[in-house]
Amino acid sequence: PSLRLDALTIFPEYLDPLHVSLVGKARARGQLDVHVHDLRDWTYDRHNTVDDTPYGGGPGMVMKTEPWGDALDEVLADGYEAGAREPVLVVPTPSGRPFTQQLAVELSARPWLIFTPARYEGIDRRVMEEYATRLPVYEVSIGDYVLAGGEAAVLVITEAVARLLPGVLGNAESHRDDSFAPGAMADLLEGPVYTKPPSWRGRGIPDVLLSGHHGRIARWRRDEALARTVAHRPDLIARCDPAAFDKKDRET
Ligand code: 6GU
Repeated sequence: PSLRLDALTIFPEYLDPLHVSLVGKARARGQLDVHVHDLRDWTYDRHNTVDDTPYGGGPGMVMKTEPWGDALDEVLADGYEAGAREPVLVVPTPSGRPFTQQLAVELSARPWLIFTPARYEGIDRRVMEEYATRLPVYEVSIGDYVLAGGEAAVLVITEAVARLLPGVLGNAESHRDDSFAPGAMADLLEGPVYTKPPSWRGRGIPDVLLSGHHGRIARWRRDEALARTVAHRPDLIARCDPAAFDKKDRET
């Protein structure tokens, strides 16, 4: 497969969606090799303890070093044994760097991703320090809000990465106009789309889309994308290069 994925969690069933839809199909086709592990398999006390109180005091609990360390050592050994190479540790955390399309592209080029979604107040810092000496560690946040755990972020990141794998979407062109895809439409949100029937409840299709005039259609789509970006993401407008638009307009 082009990508091996390991995820270590105390809620393996939370990651069941990795068996369905696009990601599930990529697995069935052998493009993706997913291994979900129960972190509690690496606890050795009667209560399968994975957390403890924070040094220095404060609310909540912190995930303990030993289960993560033992689990990661075994997952790394198993993966290498199976021929996987160049692992990257992806640690979902609200204090990570923002997950972006650019980071999705970067991760989709790697052969092996190991996710460590945490519950509670996060993982003892020494775990990330230790593994950063052995492999790249990406601490990643999926947005400015707080989830109860990193599992949902693993699903988000995996879906964004898996659809970029060669052959998974079926059509390489499908990525081209993605919002946030690099290129002429970079940093603009996608505009509206339409399909048959041509009239629905009295609502028609914008005439330009039926004109067959590719230049005008491209210009119209660009203007719609701009309007949508102004409305929903004015922060992105500042990053646009108007010269790129002018150049594209002259070409069409
Ligand atoms: Cl990756 N984890 C948690 N727990 N909360 C988040 C997040 C991740 N990204 C945004 N909020």
